[in-house]
Amino acid sequence: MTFFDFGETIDNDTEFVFFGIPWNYLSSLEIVDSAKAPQKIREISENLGLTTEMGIEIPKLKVVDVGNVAIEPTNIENNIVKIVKFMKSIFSQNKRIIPIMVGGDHFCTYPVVKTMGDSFDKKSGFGVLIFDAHLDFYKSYDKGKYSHATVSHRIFDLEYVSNNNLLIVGTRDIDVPELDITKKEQIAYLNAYTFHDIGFNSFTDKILAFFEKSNAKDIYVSIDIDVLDPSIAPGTGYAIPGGFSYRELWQILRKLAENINIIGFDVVEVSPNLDLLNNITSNLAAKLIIELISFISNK
Ligand SMILES: [Mn+2]
Repeated sequence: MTFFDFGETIDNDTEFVFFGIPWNYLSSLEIVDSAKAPQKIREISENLGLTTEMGIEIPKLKVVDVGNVAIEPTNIENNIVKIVKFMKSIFSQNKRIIPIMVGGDHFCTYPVVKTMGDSFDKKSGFGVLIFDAHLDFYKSYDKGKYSHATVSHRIFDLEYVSNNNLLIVGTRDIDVPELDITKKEQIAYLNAYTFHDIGFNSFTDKILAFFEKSNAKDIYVSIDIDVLDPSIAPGTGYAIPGGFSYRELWQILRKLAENINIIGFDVVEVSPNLDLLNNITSNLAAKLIIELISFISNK
């Protein structure tokens, strides 16, 4: 079973490669099983209609699903190496590929961003945009420096990432140690309530202006599903009120894809065991992914 029944072989025409990282060892919550999300999201896609909201025929999109990275749950360093290797083998087949990663917990984003940034020629043009209810900016948490709650900090630690080209959007559950670090390092973030204070256009313009100022033209986008309101995305570990609606995030992503070059993206922290029986959260994730693919593809 593949995502939307797409093929499995990368060729010269392939634009997007979908792959899963079935790994939630670095979540700080015992109750989540986001490792099962890649397979669940593939299953869910079988039941969705084959056009996007804007009328794009999904089978005509140039997407390939290459399966999951083989993960050894507790071997962190080894998994990082495996994920990097997995992505390098994708790029060795076609270097223009836009990777789409489905986690797993949010830590899965770190090796993906690292691979993207390391392989990127003009590192000055690289940027990272994270949608998340959280800053994930602890220095160390739970199992140590590698955690889903430290992932933004680890990304910030990469030599080519700074407070100039890293932006976190949708925050509304920030802990004091994180606030202290982000103040000291002048990390840029936009709280979720700002969207309602200033409205869609100004909010999206703020995101675009941030990357314009830093001259970052090629942006990696990470979507923690908890950036959405838990009333529509209950299947995740931290159900924090006050998140975006599906339509709000859809609108934001559509406008971003029109104005910046999205070089890869991920959806993480979907936890099928905490979802409703109708799989609303996995469904939402499948929709978001295919809609964002079509926005990028349609430029
Ligand atoms: Mn989060």
